[in-house]
Amino acid sequence: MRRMSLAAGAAFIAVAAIAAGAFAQGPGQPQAQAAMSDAQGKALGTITLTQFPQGLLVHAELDGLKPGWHAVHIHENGTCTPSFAAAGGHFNPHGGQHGIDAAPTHAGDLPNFWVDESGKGGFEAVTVSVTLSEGQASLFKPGGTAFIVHAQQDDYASEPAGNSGDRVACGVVSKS
Ligand SMILES: [Cu+2]
Repeated sequence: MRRMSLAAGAAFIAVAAIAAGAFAQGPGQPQAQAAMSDAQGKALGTITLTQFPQGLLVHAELDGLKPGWHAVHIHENGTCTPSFAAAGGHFNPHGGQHGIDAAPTHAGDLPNFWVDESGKGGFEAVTVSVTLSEGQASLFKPGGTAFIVHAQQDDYASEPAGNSGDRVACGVVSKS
Protein backbone atom coordinates (compact mmCIF):
# COMPACT_ATOMS: atom_id res chain seq x y z
CA MET A 1 0.00 0.00 0.00
CA ARG A 2 2.74 2.39 0.95
CA ARG A 3 4.68 1.80 -2.28
CA MET A 4 1.58 2.34 -4.34
CA SER A 5 0.81 5.69 -2.80
CA LEU A 6 4.41 6.83 -3.30
CA ALA A 7 4.19 5.90 -6.97
CA ALA A 8 0.92 7.77 -7.30
CA GLY A 9 2.53 10.81 -5.70
CA ALA A 10 5.43 10.69 -8.14
CA ALA A 11 3.05 10.49 -11.07
CA PHE A 12 1.17 13.54 -9.82
CA ILE A 13 4.41 15.53 -9.54
CA ALA A 14 5.37 14.58 -13.10
CA VAL A 15 2.02 15.77 -14.44
CA ALA A 16 2.35 19.03 -12.52
CA ALA A 17 5.83 19.60 -13.97
CA ILE A 18 4.57 19.02 -17.50
CA ALA A 19 1.71 21.43 -16.92
CA ALA A 20 4.10 24.10 -15.62
CA GLY A 21 6.31 23.60 -18.65
CA ALA A 22 3.33 23.94 -20.94
CA PHE A 23 2.48 27.28 -19.36
CA ALA A 24 6.02 28.60 -19.77
CA GLN A 25 6.51 27.34 -23.31
CA GLY A 26 2.94 27.54 -24.51
CA PRO A 27 2.97 24.82 -27.18
CA GLY A 28 -0.23 25.25 -29.11
CA GLN A 29 -0.68 28.80 -27.83
CA PRO A 30 0.03 31.65 -30.26
CA GLN A 31 3.38 33.22 -29.44
CA ALA A 32 5.36 36.27 -30.43
CA GLN A 33 8.52 38.00 -29.31
CA ALA A 34 10.38 41.27 -29.36
CA ALA A 35 14.18 41.19 -29.54
CA MET A 36 15.20 44.24 -27.54
CA SER A 37 18.27 46.31 -28.33
CA ASP A 38 19.72 49.65 -27.33
CA ALA A 39 20.22 52.64 -29.63
CA GLN A 40 23.63 51.29 -30.67
CA GLY A 41 22.07 47.99 -31.72
CA LYS A 42 23.39 46.00 -28.75
CA ALA A 43 21.11 43.08 -27.84
CA LEU A 44 19.49 43.50 -24.41
CA GLY A 45 17.34 40.39 -24.26
CA THR A 46 13.91 39.24 -25.34
CA ILE A 47 10.29 39.87 -24.45
CA THR A 48 8.19 36.77 -25.13
CA LEU A 49 4.42 36.93 -25.61
CA THR A 50 2.02 34.03 -25.19
CA GLN A 51 -1.68 34.40 -25.92
CA PHE A 52 -4.03 32.63 -23.54
CA PRO A 53 -7.83 32.80 -23.69
CA GLN A 54 -7.78 34.93 -20.50
CA GLY A 55 -5.10 37.36 -21.64
CA LEU A 56 -1.66 37.92 -23.07
CA LEU A 57 1.29 36.81 -20.92
CA VAL A 58 4.28 39.14 -21.27
CA HIS A 59 7.56 37.55 -20.14
CA ALA A 60 10.71 39.68 -20.22
CA GLU A 61 14.33 38.72 -19.60
CA LEU A 62 16.57 41.74 -20.10
CA ASP A 63 20.22 42.52 -19.40
CA GLY A 64 22.38 45.59 -19.93
CA LEU A 65 20.01 48.26 -18.64
CA LYS A 66 20.73 50.93 -16.03
CA PRO A 67 19.83 49.82 -12.49
CA GLY A 68 16.55 51.08 -11.08
CA TRP A 69 12.91 51.24 -12.09
CA HIS A 70 12.01 51.43 -15.77
CA ALA A 71 8.81 51.95 -17.71
CA VAL A 72 7.93 49.54 -20.50
CA HIS A 73 5.13 50.10 -22.99
CA ILE A 74 3.85 48.77 -26.30
CA HIS A 75 4.14 51.51 -28.90
CA GLU A 76 2.04 52.02 -32.01
CA ASN A 77 4.53 51.40 -34.85
CA GLY A 78 6.44 48.19 -35.52
CA THR A 79 9.78 49.84 -36.16
CA CYS A 80 12.81 50.98 -34.16
CA THR A 81 14.61 52.75 -37.02
CA PRO A 82 16.03 55.20 -37.91
CA SER A 83 15.57 56.06 -34.23
CA PHE A 84 13.33 54.76 -31.42
CA ALA A 85 11.10 57.80 -32.01
CA ALA A 86 9.85 55.93 -35.10
CA ALA A 87 7.94 53.57 -32.79
CA GLY A 88 5.51 56.46 -32.26
CA GLY A 89 3.28 56.95 -29.23
CA HIS A 90 1.70 54.31 -27.06
CA PHE A 91 -0.46 51.71 -28.80
CA ASN A 92 -3.87 53.23 -28.17
CA PRO A 93 -6.52 51.69 -30.41
CA HIS A 94 -9.39 52.64 -28.07
CA GLY A 95 -8.55 56.35 -27.80
CA GLY A 96 -7.69 56.03 -24.11
CA GLN A 97 -5.52 58.06 -21.78
CA HIS A 98 -2.23 57.19 -20.15
CA GLY A 99 -2.15 55.93 -16.58
CA ILE A 100 -3.97 53.68 -14.20
CA ASP A 101 -7.03 55.82 -13.38
CA ALA A 102 -8.05 56.35 -17.00
CA ALA A 103 -10.88 54.36 -18.56
CA PRO A 104 -9.81 53.20 -20.97
CA THR A 105 -6.07 53.43 -20.50
CA HIS A 106 -3.60 53.17 -23.34
CA ALA A 107 -3.78 49.53 -24.43
CA GLY A 108 0.03 49.50 -24.52
CA ASP A 109 0.49 50.54 -20.87
CA LEU A 110 2.32 48.04 -18.64
CA PRO A 111 3.72 48.04 -15.07
CA ASN A 112 7.21 49.33 -14.28
CA PHE A 113 9.96 46.77 -13.68
CA TRP A 114 13.15 46.69 -11.61
CA VAL A 115 16.69 46.35 -12.95
CA ASP A 116 19.27 45.18 -10.42
CA GLU A 117 22.83 46.43 -9.86
CA SER A 118 24.20 44.06 -12.50
CA GLY A 119 21.85 45.48 -15.14
CA LYS A 120 19.53 42.49 -15.22
CA GLY A 121 15.78 42.94 -15.17
CA GLY A 122 12.85 40.64 -15.73
CA PHE A 123 9.12 40.71 -15.28
CA GLU A 124 5.89 38.99 -16.14
CA ALA A 125 2.57 40.67 -16.67
CA VAL A 126 -0.79 39.61 -18.05
CA THR A 127 -2.68 42.17 -20.10
CA VAL A 128 -6.17 41.90 -21.51
CA SER A 129 -5.83 45.20 -23.40
CA VAL A 130 -3.98 43.78 -26.41
CA THR A 131 -3.98 40.51 -28.32
CA LEU A 132 -1.98 38.44 -30.78
CA SER A 133 -5.27 37.56 -32.48
CA GLU A 134 -7.12 39.60 -35.07
CA GLY A 135 -8.96 42.75 -34.13
CA GLN A 136 -8.60 46.39 -33.17
CA ALA A 137 -6.19 45.68 -30.32
CA SER A 138 -4.01 43.24 -32.29
CA LEU A 139 -0.26 43.68 -31.91
CA PHE A 140 -0.08 42.53 -35.53
CA LYS A 141 -2.25 45.34 -36.90
CA PRO A 142 -1.05 46.86 -40.22
CA GLY A 143 2.30 48.48 -39.46
CA GLY A 144 2.82 46.36 -36.37
CA THR A 145 3.82 47.39 -32.85
CA ALA A 146 7.00 47.59 -30.76
CA PHE A 147 8.08 47.39 -27.12
CA ILE A 148 9.94 50.37 -25.70
CA VAL A 149 11.84 50.50 -22.39
CA HIS A 150 12.28 53.99 -20.98
CA ALA A 151 15.13 55.46 -18.92
CA GLN A 152 12.89 56.16 -15.92
CA GLN A 153 9.80 54.80 -14.26
CA ASP A 154 6.27 55.54 -15.34
CA ASP A 155 4.31 57.78 -12.93
CA TYR A 156 1.08 56.18 -14.28
CA ALA A 157 -0.50 59.60 -14.78
CA SER A 158 1.40 62.13 -16.92
CA GLU A 159 0.53 62.32 -20.61
CA PRO A 160 1.64 60.98 -22.93
CA ALA A 161 4.05 58.43 -21.40
CA GLY A 162 4.13 58.81 -17.62
CA ASN A 163 7.13 61.16 -17.62
CA SER A 164 9.33 58.11 -18.14
CA GLY A 165 12.10 59.80 -20.08
CA ASP A 166 14.26 58.66 -22.97
CA ARG A 167 13.69 55.49 -24.97
CA VAL A 168 16.59 53.21 -24.05
CA ALA A 169 15.55 49.91 -25.65
CA CYS A 170 13.29 48.95 -28.54
CA GLY A 171 12.08 45.72 -30.13
CA VAL A 172 9.54 45.05 -32.87
CA VAL A 173 6.82 42.49 -32.06
CA SER A 174 7.25 39.56 -34.43
CA LYS A 175 5.73 36.09 -34.72
CA SER A 176 7.83 33.35 -33.12
CU1 LIG B 1 6.62 54.23 -23.83
